[in-house]
Amino acid sequence: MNAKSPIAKSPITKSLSTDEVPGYLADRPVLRELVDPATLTVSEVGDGNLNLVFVCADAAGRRLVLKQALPYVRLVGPEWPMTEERATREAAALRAHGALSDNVCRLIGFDAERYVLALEDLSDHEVFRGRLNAGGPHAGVPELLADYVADVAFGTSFLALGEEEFRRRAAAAVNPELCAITEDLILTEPYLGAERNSVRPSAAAAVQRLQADRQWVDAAMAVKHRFLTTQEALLHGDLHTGSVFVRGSAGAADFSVKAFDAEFACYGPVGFDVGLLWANMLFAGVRAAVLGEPDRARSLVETVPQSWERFRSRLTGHWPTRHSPAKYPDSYLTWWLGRIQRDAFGFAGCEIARRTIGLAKVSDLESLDDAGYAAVAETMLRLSRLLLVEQDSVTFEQLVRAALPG
Ligand code: SR1
Ligand code: MG
Repeated sequence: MNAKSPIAKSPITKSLSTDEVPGYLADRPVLRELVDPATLTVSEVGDGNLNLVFVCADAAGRRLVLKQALPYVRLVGPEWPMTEERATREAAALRAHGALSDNVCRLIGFDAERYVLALEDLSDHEVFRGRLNAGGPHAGVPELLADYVADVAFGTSFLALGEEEFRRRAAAAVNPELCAITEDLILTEPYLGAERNSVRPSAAAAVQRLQADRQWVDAAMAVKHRFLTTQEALLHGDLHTGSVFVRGSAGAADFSVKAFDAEFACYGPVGFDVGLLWANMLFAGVRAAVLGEPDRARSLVETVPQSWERFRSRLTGHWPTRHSPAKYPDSYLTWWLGRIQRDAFGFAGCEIARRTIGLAKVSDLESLDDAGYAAVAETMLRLSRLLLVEQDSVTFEQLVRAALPG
C-alpha cells in the first residue's frame, strides 16, 4: 500500500436508497428470516428531523423497519453535519429501555457500520401528535408514558444498578452532539435570541417582552444548568408527542403505546422526559381550547397532574427493590420526587418556549390559522413564564387554571 495514499474508509456512510434495501436485507441472515427480500415493497417514510426511515413489507405481509442515521440533520440539510454515531446511542438506549418497559419500540438489530437500526414495524400505530391534532382519543396514553419514564428512571439509576455500574453506564451513554442540539434549541436560543428563531407577527411583541424579562431568561439558564450537570438516569431525551406511536384506545385489546426515536438519549435529569411530555400535552390542550372544545381541552391539560400521580406511584412501587436500602432511606425518595417535579416544570417551560419560538416547531400550533395561532402562542408563552419563573412554587391547580383561562 502506498503510504501516501492509504485506502481509507470514506468518512461519509453511504445512505440507503429504497432500491438498495432488498439487497441490504438479503445480505443479513437474521433480517432476511424476518422479511423476504425477493418480494419486498419498500417505502421511505421518514418525516422526522434527522433520519431515513424505510418500511419494508414482503408479499406474505411480514414487515420490518430500517432507520438509518444520515451524516447531517435532515431538517436543515448537509450544511448541518451531525454524527451518525447517534444511531449507536439510540440502539443502546432502545436495548436498555426495552429491557425495562414494554412501552418502547423494539430493537431487532443494529448495523454499526452503516448506522442502520432494524426496528419492529409499528405501521398499524399512528403518531400521537397526529392523533391529538385530529381530535382523537388520548386517555391512558400519558399514563403509560409516565410508567415508561418511571421504569427507565429507576431501572437505569444507581438505585437499581448500584453506584459503580451506574457510573459505567452513564459514561458509556454520553451523547455530546445530540445533547448540544438540545442545549442550543431548547435551553439557549429561545431566551438569548438566534437567527433560527421565528414567530408570526402576532407573537413578536410577546417574545420581545419575554426575552427582555431577566427572571424568565435567568430561570431558563438555571434549567439549562440542571440539564448539563445532572446524571440521574438514561433519558429518552426527546419525549414529545411526535416521538410516540399509539394504537387503539385504552381498555381495548389492541391498545398500544410505544415511544420511539431515542437518538437524543443520555444520562440526565429525569424531569427532562417528564417535562417534555407535559409541554406537548399542554400544546394539545390549549389548541383544543382555542378550537372551541372546552371539555376535551380540560381533559388534555389534566393529563399533566394525572401523569405526575401515575409517575409518582410507579416510581414509589420500584422503591422497595432498590440496590442498597440501608444507604437510601424513604426520605430520599420524597426528596427525589420533589426534585423531579420541579425539574419537570422547568423543562416544560423551556420546551414550550422552543416549540413556539425556536427551530423544530409543532404542528399543534403551526397548522392553525392566524387567529388560532395568536391565541395558542399567547397562552403557551404565558405558561412558559409561569413554569420557569414560578418553577419552585407553582401548583398543578395554578398550571391547569393558567392553561384554561375563562
Ligand atoms: C435539529 S433536530 C430538531 C429537533 O428534532 C428532534 O425531534 C429534537 O426535538 C430536536 O430538538
Ligand atoms: Mg425525533
